[in-house]
Amino acid sequence: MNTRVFIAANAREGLMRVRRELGDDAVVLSTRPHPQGVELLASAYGDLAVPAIGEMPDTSGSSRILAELSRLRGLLQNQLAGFAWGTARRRDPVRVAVLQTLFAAGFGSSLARTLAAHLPRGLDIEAAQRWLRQVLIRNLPVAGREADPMTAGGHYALVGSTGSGKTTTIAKLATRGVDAHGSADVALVAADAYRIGATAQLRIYADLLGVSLHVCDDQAGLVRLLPELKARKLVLIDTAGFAPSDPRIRESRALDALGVRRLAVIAANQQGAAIEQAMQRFGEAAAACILTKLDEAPQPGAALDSLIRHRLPLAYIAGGQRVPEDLHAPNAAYLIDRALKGGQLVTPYALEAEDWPLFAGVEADRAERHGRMSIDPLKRMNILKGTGAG
Ligand SMILES: Nc1nc2c(ncn2[C@@H]2O[C@H](COP(=O)(O)OP(=O)(O)O)[C@@H](O)[C@H]2O)c(=O)[nH]1
Ligand SMILES: [Mg+2]
Repeated sequence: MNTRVFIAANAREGLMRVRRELGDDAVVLSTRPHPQGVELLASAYGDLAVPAIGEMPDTSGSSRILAELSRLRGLLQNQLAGFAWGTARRRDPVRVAVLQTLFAAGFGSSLARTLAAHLPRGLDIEAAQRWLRQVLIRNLPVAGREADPMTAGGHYALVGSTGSGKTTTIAKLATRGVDAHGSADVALVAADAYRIGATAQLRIYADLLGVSLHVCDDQAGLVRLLPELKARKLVLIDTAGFAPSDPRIRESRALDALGVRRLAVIAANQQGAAIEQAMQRFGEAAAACILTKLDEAPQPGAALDSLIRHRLPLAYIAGGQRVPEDLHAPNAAYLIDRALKGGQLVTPYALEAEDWPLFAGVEADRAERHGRMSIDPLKRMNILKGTGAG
């Protein structure tokens, strides 16, 4: 294969020379910094090994050129992001360290970038890490003890994905409710008509606690039942679990009209994308959130990131299957420390030093594709507290 090395003052000039000398559809195989600017390794398109004609997609004429151009653009963008990453690390190592800490702990890039952008100047790495911890703690929306929904009483429905821990959590919450109000003033409602055995599970807990259990097959049943339970100080409704994309989710929104407040039950041991979906679908306009399965979440950073961005108050955390022991009031410092510690775990998914420039390239590409509007939800919502930047 006929490859050639080009040295130019910058990538744009290099690319122009490549095109001029090897043709419009030349392919840049690699780029790297050079004392005189940038070094590009390029090859004419025809010199590349290509699949046999039969396997080739239809890339004749202009579509082939377009595809090649977009490939070139991608390659160059990744390389430039790599340079930018190297430069940023040399120029602003503290800010880069803050970003790395957040990414390693599973926080998402939009929050990480916002926080890094607010980092006060002149801090050393240790001071920056202390600042980061404090800002995360201050911005984690933890509901105060005085706002404990079980002590306050009311009608609550637990909503969330299948298996997120709704029924188990109801049993834990009901125990608190009984402690606060007595068993005669607490009622459980099984409104999970979709799953065989769902009621049986709740009945066992109701019997153990000595509280009444009411079963509803549908929304109409719930509408009839709730006025009957008006005198109870605390009513806990167990709903059917849906996938966040399931249209039946609307049924749970109809609860609002009945004066029922929703508590979104979200398992912290899921991928960030699943947590984000659940937070959007179940958390929207919910009274509060309950994070479950923290005992099975080695990196709870993604769940905390989602709470911070959605400003959904965290009412309880669950860290195990035991009823009622494994339910606690949340403590922001404990949760943030756990998340940051999760970033130190050595796993095959952790980025190694040489992966960072590549990661930066992927991020740059993503930012490009999602528009240059610089998604900064925190700034837009003006909710980032205590960063020293207002
Ligand atoms: N490890 C762990 N398991 C939990 C937790 N909460 C619930 N579970 C388990 O998760 C499974 C599903 O719980 P369930 O309450 O039936 O979920 P639902 O479908 O949302 O009602 C059960 O095996 C529970 O024991 C928790 O905080 N930690
Ligand atoms: Mg259930």
